Amino acid sequence: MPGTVRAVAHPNIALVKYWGKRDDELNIPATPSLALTLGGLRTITEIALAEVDSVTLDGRLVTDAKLAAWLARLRRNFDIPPLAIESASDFPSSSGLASSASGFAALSLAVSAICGLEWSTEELCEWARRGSASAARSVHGGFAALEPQATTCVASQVLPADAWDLRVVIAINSESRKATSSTEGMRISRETSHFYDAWLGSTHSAFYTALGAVQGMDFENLANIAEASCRNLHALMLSSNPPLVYWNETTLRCLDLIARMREKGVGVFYTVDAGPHVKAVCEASAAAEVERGLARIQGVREIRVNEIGGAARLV
Ligand code: 2P0
Repeated sequence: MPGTVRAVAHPNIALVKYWGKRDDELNIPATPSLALTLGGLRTITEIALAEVDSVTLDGRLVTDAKLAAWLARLRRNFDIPPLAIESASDFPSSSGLASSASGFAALSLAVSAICGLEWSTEELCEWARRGSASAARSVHGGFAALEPQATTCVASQVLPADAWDLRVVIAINSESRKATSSTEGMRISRETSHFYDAWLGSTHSAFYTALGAVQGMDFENLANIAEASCRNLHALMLSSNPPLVYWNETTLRCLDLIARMREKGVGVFYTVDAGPHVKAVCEASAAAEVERGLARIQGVREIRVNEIGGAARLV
């Protein structure tokens, strides 16, 4: 076994969203999702063999309940020695930028390497998903799908990173951490929203239409489905009790700008996750114009322009 390993993974954003679980214990989503990988953001996770377990996230020694539960489950299946885990992201955590996706993808790869588990891609996805469902998509990179099946949930690559020259311009609108975690928010929506069954019913056809649009690199069709999935997700969140309000006033200003650009024929569409930041997916030729427009919006603190990222890897 090596003494130290290091893995890097990128977060991903869903164009057809996942929100709600079929199985809480195995962390199996209730619906399929389709995402693209953000090449400009990364999480690096370094693991060393140690005398006792420790977890350092973004430079701070922490007790992370989700990570501890993941390690405990892993130890029921494999002989895992004490590990010193250090993980750092070059973007804000717990704010809707999918740090748990890149985090658990990098962690799974690093654990497999340092413990000599030699996990296949399928096993990496399985363990990454048990940490955070969206993390299975970050194992693959490019465009990735996550499809629940009877007793598992399979992640697969739909298009590699270099197949379609798109950009994702992210307008970072806040430095706050989200008030309600995604896991907790999903539980609240499932238990309280009258829209939850309608959400489940709408997601399958959106997923298969989006899959076709990505495979055919049909930007306009993908734009329509992705924006609708985003609005449906946030309608579901708002109809939950207590309501889940992840947007702020800057989110709305950004969405309005992107809608006006799209009306003028610019190849761009929006998506928003469990946080206020707006992700503008655009054709590479439109990225500079989209970036300039979003940078002028009141309340936008920082812009990050992303190419589509690759798979999780050891470095
Ligand atoms: C997604 N999100 O499909 C959706 C859209 C946020 C909004 O997956 O409970 O961190 O750890 O499986 O994967 C965020 O949820 O949640 C998420 P868990 P995860 O990207």
